[in-house]
Amino acid sequence: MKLDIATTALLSQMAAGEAPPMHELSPEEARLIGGQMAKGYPGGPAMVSVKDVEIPARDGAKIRARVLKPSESPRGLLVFYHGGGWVLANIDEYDTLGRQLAERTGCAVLMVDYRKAPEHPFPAAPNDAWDALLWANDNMAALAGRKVPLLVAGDSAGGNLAAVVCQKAKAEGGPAITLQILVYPVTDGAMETPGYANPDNQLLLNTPLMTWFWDHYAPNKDDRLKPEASPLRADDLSGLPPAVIVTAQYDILREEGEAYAARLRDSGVPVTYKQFDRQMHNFFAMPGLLPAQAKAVEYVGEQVDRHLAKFSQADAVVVGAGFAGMYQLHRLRQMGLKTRVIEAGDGVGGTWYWNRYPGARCDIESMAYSFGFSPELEQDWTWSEKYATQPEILRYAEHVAERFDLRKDITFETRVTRAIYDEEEMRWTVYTDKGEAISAQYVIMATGCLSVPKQPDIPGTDEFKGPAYVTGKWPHEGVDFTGQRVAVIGTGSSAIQSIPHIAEQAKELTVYQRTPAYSLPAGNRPLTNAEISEMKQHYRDYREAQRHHPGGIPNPPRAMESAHNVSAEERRKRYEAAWETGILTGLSSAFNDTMTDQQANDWVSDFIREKIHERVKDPEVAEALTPRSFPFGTKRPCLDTDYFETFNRDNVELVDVRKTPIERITAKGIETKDGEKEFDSIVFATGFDAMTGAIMNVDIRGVGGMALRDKWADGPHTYLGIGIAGFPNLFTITGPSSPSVLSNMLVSIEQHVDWVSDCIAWMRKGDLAAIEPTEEAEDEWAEHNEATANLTLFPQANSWYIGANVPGKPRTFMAYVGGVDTYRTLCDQIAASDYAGFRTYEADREAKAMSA
Ligand code: NA7
Repeated sequence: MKLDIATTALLSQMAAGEAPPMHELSPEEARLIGGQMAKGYPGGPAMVSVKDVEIPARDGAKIRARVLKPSESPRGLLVFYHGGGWVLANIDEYDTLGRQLAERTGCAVLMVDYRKAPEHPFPAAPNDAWDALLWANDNMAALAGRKVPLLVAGDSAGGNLAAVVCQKAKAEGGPAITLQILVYPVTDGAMETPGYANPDNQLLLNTPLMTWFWDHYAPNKDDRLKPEASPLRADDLSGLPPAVIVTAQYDILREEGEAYAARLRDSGVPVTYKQFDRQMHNFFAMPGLLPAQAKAVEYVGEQVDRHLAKFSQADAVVVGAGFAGMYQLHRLRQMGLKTRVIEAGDGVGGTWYWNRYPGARCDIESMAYSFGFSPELEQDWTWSEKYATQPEILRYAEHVAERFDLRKDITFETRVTRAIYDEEEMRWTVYTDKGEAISAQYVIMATGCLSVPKQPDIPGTDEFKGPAYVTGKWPHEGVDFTGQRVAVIGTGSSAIQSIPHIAEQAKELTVYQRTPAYSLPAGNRPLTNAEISEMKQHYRDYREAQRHHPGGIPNPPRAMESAHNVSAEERRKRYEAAWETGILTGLSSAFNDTMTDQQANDWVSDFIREKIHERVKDPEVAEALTPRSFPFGTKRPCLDTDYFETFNRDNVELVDVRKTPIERITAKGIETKDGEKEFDSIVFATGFDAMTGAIMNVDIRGVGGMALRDKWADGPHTYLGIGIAGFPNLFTITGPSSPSVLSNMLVSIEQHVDWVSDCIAWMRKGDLAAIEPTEEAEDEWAEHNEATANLTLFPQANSWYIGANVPGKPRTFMAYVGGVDTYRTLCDQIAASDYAGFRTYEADREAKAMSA
């Protein structure tokens, strides 16, 4: 006996009734039988209120529906679509189940009597389902008493409709559904799974009846395979709400539920799946008759409990717990905002958490690359070297987290996947990959400028059988290259820092270079006590100087003189002096026109080229390592410790891929036009999807469901790199078109966080619910940005500043070159003039009541 006793008994009673098979009946006859059956169900729990309503459909018709309220203050609003093959059943027959669900979940349940086929064939049912969902969302305050999480559920054909509306809500950018509960859903109209041929499954629902349903519902066979009828056939299931999927063991639809669960999981959607053993199709909709039905309602209730416990309210969600996210949390908490930080790593530190490659080090002096907001912090932390190593910076980040008790509001090992703005509520719903949905007034993207490693763009990357490492995602336990043949691809900062270390360990190191870099010797060394105490005495003045310096790096001061004003000898003298400082900005600060005048830049570029030739013994290798295709400083220059000297070692070889292009990566190594070279390990130091990558990784939908990915399809468009028109209350810390990577990041981070925090404080004082830039302000900023960049030599280089490193990425200059000082003045003046260029929205009464 495959089914449980109650089901076996029920089937035997039904057989004794000798009713003809359903699929031989007309829809009217079949409906009568279904109605008779439902009369045998118990009445279901009492509700605080039961109200029948009529929902306007798009074609002017009315959709019958019933609101079941289990309490005065339901925890959620669950829109339920009943089963019956889109032909049979109605909300009266499902009344008991609806009440059970309302009672168990604590949610108000909206039972939708969508129109049935064949009178109303496809797409009437999904259209009604969608119209009802929109109506539910619009009327949430009336239905549930306040803004609550929105859930959808359905069984069988209703499970199909629930899945379909979730896909539509994703495509439309809302409403924000927080959970989908699909009970043995129909997900594919092809009817080809093995279950359809299995005699074990030919129970209440059998293959002829399923054919009968589809024939009535979607007589046109092409319609059946559209995602609106077969949600399994949608191209992309990523970003859908977390799902609870229930199936029955002996059900021709079991495999459709399994397949949908598998595809959702593969697309990164959290899925809780449960098969009820010894059960048949429809068991969930037969209350009172089958004990498993009560168990399934209990199971669904547990899932909703779990889900709603995670559904949270916050004033602000900050994405990322690097330096930006940490300081933003600190500021908002000080202001009394309930703030949640969501962080993908299992610790704080952002860039300094992920980039653990050998030799990783900051190239801004440690005392300058640290927080200035707390004089106490600055006094109790002591840096050990001129340039801090990654482990030391990470310890500093951990110290900051400890000192300000930040960890308690950070959720680690969790990624934000979507953020959807609700115009009426003027709030965001932020989804995480752990199935949490957080409602928040503000979303602050503190996701870093260089946090998403560039996708490999070399054919065959997956073929390599040995270990492959990406500098930006280095294993925490470290890598020992001793005795290995190692390849490093790339010669940017990460490669330049790691190559000398790898060369010391490896048996052979081959460096694949596409563009040589300008790199200056760091002259790193331990800090002396005298230097430390001198800085600690004058930190306050130093911070002030940082804030008003174009790059946030006041030492050495920027010369006011043109390189043209002095003799060749004097120029040389100043370049040599700058070179000796070992400071990244030393050479560019030696004259005031290095970045704007071609000749001035040529002089300094030639000086560095000469130095490279002095550092590398083999003139051919030296020439290959010498940058000639772009002006100094227009791609991020590097600081190194023995980088060029490393090429004097016998175990190091340079491959210039412009002359000898990499054709592909093979199972054993790297193939160029000169043949295949075998390696034990490959290191990808190939950079990042800079500035926009991490923001665009989150599916952000603003006003009218507009996707940020669409808005930025031709490149990022922002106001000040802080706000985006159409995306109210969304702020980006060091976002595209702010000075960001052209400055000391810590200085820019603090300036942005302070500005955003002050803006939020101003809004709260003025009782404003939302703020967003105007399109005009965005255009004006873009125009100024571009014009400023065009006054410099920056646009000449194919750099990641303009997205040139990522194939297919639109090219726009993504950092403000006008300087942190000018930028700060602009931001301050905008704030002082009541946030000129922004539009604001007043809080409505309902929103106020909620936060109270
Ligand atoms: P970068 O500076 O973007 O460097 C990446 C390097 O990888 C650069 O030399 C690239 O050459 C090279 N690259 C990228 N793709 C390829 C392919 N397909 N083939 C060969 N070479 C390739 O990233 P980093 O991580 O080094 O530094 C990022 C920043 O972090 C740094 O500027 C500091 O601010 C800190 P390209 O120049 O594109 O020709």
